[in-house]
Amino acid sequence: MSSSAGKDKFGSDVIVDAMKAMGFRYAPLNPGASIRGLHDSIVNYGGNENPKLVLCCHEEIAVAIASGYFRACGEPLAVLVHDIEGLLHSTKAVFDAYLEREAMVILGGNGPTDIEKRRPGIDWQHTALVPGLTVRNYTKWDDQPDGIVSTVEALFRAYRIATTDPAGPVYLSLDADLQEKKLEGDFKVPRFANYPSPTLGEGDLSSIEEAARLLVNAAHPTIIVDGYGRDESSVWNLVKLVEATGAAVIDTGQRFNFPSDHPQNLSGLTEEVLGKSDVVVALGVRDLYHALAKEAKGHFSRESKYMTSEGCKVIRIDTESVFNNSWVADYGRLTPTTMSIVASEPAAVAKLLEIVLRVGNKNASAINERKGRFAELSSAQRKKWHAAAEQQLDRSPITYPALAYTVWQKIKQLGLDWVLSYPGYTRGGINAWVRQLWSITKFYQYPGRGGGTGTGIGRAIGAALANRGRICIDFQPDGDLLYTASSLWTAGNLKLPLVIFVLDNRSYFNDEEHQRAIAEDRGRPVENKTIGIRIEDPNVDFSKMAESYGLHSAGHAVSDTRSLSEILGSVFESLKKENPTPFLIDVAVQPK
Ligand SMILES: Cc1ncc(C[n+]2csc(CCOP(=O)(O)OP(=O)(O)O)c2C)c(N)n1
Ligand SMILES: [Mg+2]
Repeated sequence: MSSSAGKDKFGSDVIVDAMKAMGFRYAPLNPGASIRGLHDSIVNYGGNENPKLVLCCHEEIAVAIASGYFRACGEPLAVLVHDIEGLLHSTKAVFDAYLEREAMVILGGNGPTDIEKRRPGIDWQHTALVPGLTVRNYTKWDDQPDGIVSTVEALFRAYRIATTDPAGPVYLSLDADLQEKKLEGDFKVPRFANYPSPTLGEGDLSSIEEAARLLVNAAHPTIIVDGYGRDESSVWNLVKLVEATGAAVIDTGQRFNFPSDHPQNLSGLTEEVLGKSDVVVALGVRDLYHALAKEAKGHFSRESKYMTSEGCKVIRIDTESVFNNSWVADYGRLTPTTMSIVASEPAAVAKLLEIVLRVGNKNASAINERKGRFAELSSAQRKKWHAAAEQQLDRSPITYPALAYTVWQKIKQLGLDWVLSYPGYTRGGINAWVRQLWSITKFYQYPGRGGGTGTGIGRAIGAALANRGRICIDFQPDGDLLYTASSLWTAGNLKLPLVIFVLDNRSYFNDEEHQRAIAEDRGRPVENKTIGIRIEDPNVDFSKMAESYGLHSAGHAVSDTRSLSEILGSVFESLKKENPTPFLIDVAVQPK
């Protein structure tokens, strides 16, 4: 679409100039009068390209799309929200983006602050004093600029802050009158390249050298990766470091940190590995206690204990230590460490690798022995997982291992170029099984898990948007989808090659487990655990739901792996067409 702006220029046209300068490709939104000036400028001045509007039926979805997009390609999107309602709707997803360290610039309307410019009634309800307060506790920054110079500067600053590690969402409140005002003369947006985001280095050299020394001399070194992976090269540098030091790797699955089938990936054996470790390097681990400790008496107990031994040396490398927020305690318990290095983790890994390769290794035979042992362990473990999945192929409803296995077989058979655009969020559920059974070896294949309830489908759409041309797969918990089911319309409208496997256990099952644990603990009837939790009577017909939003579906719930396997070929084939219609498969799954 080309510009149809006429000769006059308005405040929001300049905002679009700035957005183009910063390179925002999409702007997910739900429309509203407080952003009508900017909306017009994106469409009629900017030609609806860079950014292109992406219509969403709820602001929580718009923000979740920006989350998924950032994870997939490391670029932020601009999200447009109407003040005040739209901003309020967005909050849960903004909180998730904050927790997951995902950059985005959220633009909300406000005002006009000049009362003479307000329409009677409604504009007054769209005017808040510092609307950014709504999200201040879980954004990195917010501002309410006055005047066009301040607005452009605020936009540039917003981009820099959002994208600097630890990344996160920022919020800008844009006065409606400023957006709509005709410019007196022209205003040229400064060169954005003159305001590069700050770079974070490899950490102070003496600390990195000491960390390399500890790693090289360790008898049982382990590297834990959480929010580490940024791009392909960060992952392959880590692979080289791991191979050079003979370290075991524990990957939390938060991002694509490490190939899932690498012989030194011992993620399924966390407790055993950590128990033996004498040196642990934690890369990009936000909550170190969570990574090193476990619940003492089963997953639901409130007591916890370290999995590491007392003498284990722990080196943390991240930017989390300088990122402080007293509103949400996502940093976890203060955990003893031998060293705490503030650095860009990929840069630190590149430096560690350089030092390790230069110093060489006196313990080559010990390293080779370890690597051989790890290779045997991981191969045996992966074989066990495959065998366990194969044994469950006949079960109906379908189990998570069997589902992951069946989809993986078909992907391999068809040689698809695929992306796991959303792999569920639970550690022990489908997410664990895809990493245990699939060979995830390319950065783009795995934007990461997490995000909490309601944002899964939006994240899947965002990741698919960043991966046009690839088959995108969403393992979509049913309860999660029901929070934001209208996301399906956006997926259809965008014509994404996305297949959504609804994990239909007709339950907010995670909470059944909590109610079971409480009932058991209190000696109360365990069978009551489903009350207030099962999504039954009536059952949701996800196929009909998908079709009503314009998506294709299997027409009914699929409850056995043979039927699933039979339809997958044509589903994937249909997604290879240009501008495909996304496909939803309602999979009747065992609760867990
Ligand atoms: C907005 C919100 N409300 C409630 C919860 C509590 N909660 C955590 S997991 C969960 C169950 C999610 O159900 P589903 O997505 O179907 O996954 P399942 O546990 O069945 O695999 C709930 C309700 C939450 N995390 N977020
Ligand atoms: Mg469920």
